[in-house]
Amino acid sequence: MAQEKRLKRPRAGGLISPKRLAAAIGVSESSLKRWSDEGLLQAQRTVGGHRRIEVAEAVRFVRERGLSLVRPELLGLTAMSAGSAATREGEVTERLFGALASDRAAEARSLVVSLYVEGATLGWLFDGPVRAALARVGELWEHDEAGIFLEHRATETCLQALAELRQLLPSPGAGAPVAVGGGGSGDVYRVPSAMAALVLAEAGYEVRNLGPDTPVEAVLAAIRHYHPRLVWQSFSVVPRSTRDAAAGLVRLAEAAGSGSVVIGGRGSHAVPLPPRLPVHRVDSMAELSAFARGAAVPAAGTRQPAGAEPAGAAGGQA
Ligand code: B12
Repeated sequence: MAQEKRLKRPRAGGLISPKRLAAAIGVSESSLKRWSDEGLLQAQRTVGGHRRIEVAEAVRFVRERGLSLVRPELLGLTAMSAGSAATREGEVTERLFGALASDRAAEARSLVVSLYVEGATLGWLFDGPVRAALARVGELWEHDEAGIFLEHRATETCLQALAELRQLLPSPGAGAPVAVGGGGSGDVYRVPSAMAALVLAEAGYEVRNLGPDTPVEAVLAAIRHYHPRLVWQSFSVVPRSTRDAAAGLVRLAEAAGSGSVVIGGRGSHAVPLPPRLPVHRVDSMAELSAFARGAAVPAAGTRQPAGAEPAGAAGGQA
């Protein structure tokens, strides 16, 4: 125990020993080595023949087997127990909102990371507690003249939490499909595209988030550079000209060739979908995740049923 405490925190995305992972989840080192021998947990070997496990692989293992992290700091995580009672969406939202509104950034980040490590899907986290807690922060704006300041601060904290989550996702494999995207021109909102990037990274894509307020020309340049399989556009506000926005989607879809363009966000319903082009409107991060994993894709202009079963192949081609 005392010896473990002297160990340096691993870099997020770094490698850890079986001994450290065993201590983090409260099992014996021999159990852990057995799981590794049985192929349940991927480990690599050092030059000296010692096993080392990627933090992202450790997180996958903990999530899939429903284990608890008794000492998350050994994995370099600041996770705290989300608690079984808090698995209900309302309570999680309440806790997250409290932390965001009261400048308890570390607590907010820890809560989001804990929920993910303990098995929550990114779709549930983002469409549920994170979206709802931010919406409640937005309601303060009506009552509190400092609301805009609070919104900026809460946005920053959420982006930090998302960056921590990013470190826990496995790296895309060689030859992974690429996804590029960002907020539409004039759209200042940063969190939705950061969420989309994470959801797509979790689905196995190599992701390039161009950020908010990205002109169509910039997305076109990215398409020419990366030849992405998926291009996303987030419209949190109704674009000043929905005709221009629709014309932009046509250009993106034509440039993307066999790739798909996916739009979403609170303002996206005002943007007409170009007919006969692979441009799809998707309403939530959970649906984006299903789409990206190859779920049945709705015909342009129709709604995809929530919870559609992924067909298996990565990509989201119609
Ligand atoms: C943070 C925030 C800001 C920050 C943004 C900081 C930043 N750079 O990101 C700042 C302070 C800049 C800001 C400014 C303003 N804001 Co503001 N803001 C918010 C707040 C609190 C959170 C927004 C957010 O990030 N939500 C989190 C995202 C993830 O949730 P979401 O947008 O619902 O997205 C979900 C889905 O739509 C979908 N989705 C979204 N994008 C995509 C993309 C794809 C591809 C897919 C598949 C899905 C998808 O998935 C998401 C998760 O479920 C909202 C409150 C709210 N209800 O959202 C107000 C809110 C949006 N703002 C509002 C207002 C009025 C403003 C201002 C006009 C205020 C002012 N007078 O200046 C300005 C306008 C700015 C502008 N130029 O457009 C109002 C809008 C009211 C309305 N009906 O339009 C809201 C609702 C607050 C309120 N209750 O009044 N804001």
